[in-house]
Amino acid sequence: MFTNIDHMAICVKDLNNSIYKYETELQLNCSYREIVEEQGVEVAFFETENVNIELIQPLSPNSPVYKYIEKKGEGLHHIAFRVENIDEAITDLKKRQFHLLQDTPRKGSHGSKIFFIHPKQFGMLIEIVEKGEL
Ligand code: CMX
Repeated sequence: MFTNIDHMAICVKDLNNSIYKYETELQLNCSYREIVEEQGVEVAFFETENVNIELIQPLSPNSPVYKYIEKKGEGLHHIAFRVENIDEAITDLKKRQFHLLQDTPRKGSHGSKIFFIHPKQFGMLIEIVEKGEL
């Protein structure tokens, strides 16, 4: 079902500052930025040959990412697996008693559709993504 790792996401306090560090120190190129209102975050993407890296900055204390950074600090926030059909993935994982945080897809970046598996199930937050048009 999970055809690929779509991206690995790292939460940061200051997106501009982190983009600068990733570009100058890791020599990665920031190819895309977007505010994802529904998640209360701004994201920036860096493409590598196989897995993209997403930096996420919370836009307000209401964002779940804000709470996470307060508790654990900056660092790996989630891994996102890509699926071909998100509705089928939700139906299948629900049938298999997965602890899903949503039972309908939400809007992600790049016009994608997303939902999450609770971090307690695998010891980390997992996002499931159906690629969008952008
Ligand atoms: N990775 C690992 N563990 C995590 C986690 C993460 N990203 N986020 C939360 N947790 C853990 C917490 O540390 C906590 O564990 P303990 O009870 O052992 O302390 C537990 O999960 C519960 O977390 P909480 O701090 O009490 O917070 P909430 O229950 O209010 O919220 C969660 C947790 C996962 C439901 C919420 O963060 C959420 O809905 N996340 C999904 C949405 C999201 O993160 N969106 C941002 C990214 C969007 C994007 O990339 O587009």
